[in-house]
Amino acid sequence: MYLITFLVALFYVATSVQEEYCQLKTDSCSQDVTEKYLFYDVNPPEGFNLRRDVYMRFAIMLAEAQGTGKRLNWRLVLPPWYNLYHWKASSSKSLPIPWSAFFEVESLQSYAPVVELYSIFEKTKDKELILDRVYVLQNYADAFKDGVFTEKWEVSDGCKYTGYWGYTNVTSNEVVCINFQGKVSKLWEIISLHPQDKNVMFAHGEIPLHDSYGTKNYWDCRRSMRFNENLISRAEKFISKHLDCHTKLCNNYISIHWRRQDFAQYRKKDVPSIKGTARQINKAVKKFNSYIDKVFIATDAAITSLRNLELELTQLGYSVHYFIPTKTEIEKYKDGGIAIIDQIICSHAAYFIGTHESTFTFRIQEEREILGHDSSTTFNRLCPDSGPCEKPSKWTIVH
Ligand code: GFB
Repeated sequence: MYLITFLVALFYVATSVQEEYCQLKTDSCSQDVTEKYLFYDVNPPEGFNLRRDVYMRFAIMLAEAQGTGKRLNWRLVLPPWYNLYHWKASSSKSLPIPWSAFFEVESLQSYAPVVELYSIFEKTKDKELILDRVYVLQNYADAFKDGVFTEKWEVSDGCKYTGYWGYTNVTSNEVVCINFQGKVSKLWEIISLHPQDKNVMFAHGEIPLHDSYGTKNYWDCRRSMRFNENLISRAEKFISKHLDCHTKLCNNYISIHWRRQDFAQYRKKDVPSIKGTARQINKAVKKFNSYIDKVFIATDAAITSLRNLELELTQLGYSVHYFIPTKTEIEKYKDGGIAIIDQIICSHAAYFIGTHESTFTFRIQEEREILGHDSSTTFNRLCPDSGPCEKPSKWTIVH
């Protein structure tokens, strides 16, 4: 009996030492060590385009660790898209949606070791997944204590987690609350608390910051986020048919991301009225290229507001276009896919004007940088009808 206990303990210590060693040092241990999975989730009210940024933080965290030969056995699990606050279509609500609906997963894998959640279920007993630990990240009450922002974390209390992306067959052995502030790679310190853990999750993945925002590594990751081919084809078909452009760098239409809804309601000092929007579009076209007479509008506005804007622009001599999906297309592409189609159409335009501080706009700007538009045609924003209008930050591509 004692001998068995001793052998089990010896095995445990040996595995643990080997795994620690592999995590810290070697580039060849990974073949000997079991695959480990890093899961994450994001605060439920956060939208699609912030979530895309959170993905990049984690993907870069893994890619950078592996670039130095460490933690080669870790995989990042792509959190399915489930019940997003802004997504209204029933096809977007019913079931968790895999990443392949919106992105080319092989392209994501060319940058970071990512896997879809459903592929993990295929490996588990009875398709049940029990995570070793969920760390629920929380902000510190005072991020700038004594006026300084320091990276730190500590185990705390008062949290719970019940999400699991809408799946009822996922649970965890322990939920741990962590007050956290700092860069995403600092999460490795928390993971190291339990070197035996194979399935580790972070809830509130939006709290850790980017390790390398705007660097070459950031852009390599961003470039790997290629959209699903069907969405690209649908967008290009629209551009060709309605906007009469047959390349990715069009010279004959201007595009606008006109964020309304909560922005029009709560951010009045940042967004224009309908008339003000039409005036600004007209002014921008006259300055950029007065031969342009086509305007494409991507928006979450109610159809009545959109029709009013269309009327204003038509009176100024423009032909106005927007992508209205059919019922079948809503079923097929879902809200996320429709949003991406809008973004692609905006990204091909000769000139783009976005909405201040909208992550939807930021993703279009990145897409345009990747396509190779001149930055002066990209980092433009709609201003309020009156009052100050801060210029948008320019995050230009790094190769
Ligand atoms: O993507 P997102 O986080 O951008 O959220 P923001 C906006 C959502 O609204 C998108 C829809 O995911 C779409 O579902 N949407 C917005 C659009 N604009 C368009 C558009 O032009 N076309 C289409 N098809 N859909 C954040 C919010 O929004 O702003 C937060 O996520 C919060 O909840 C914050 O409100 C202030 O960054 O613009």
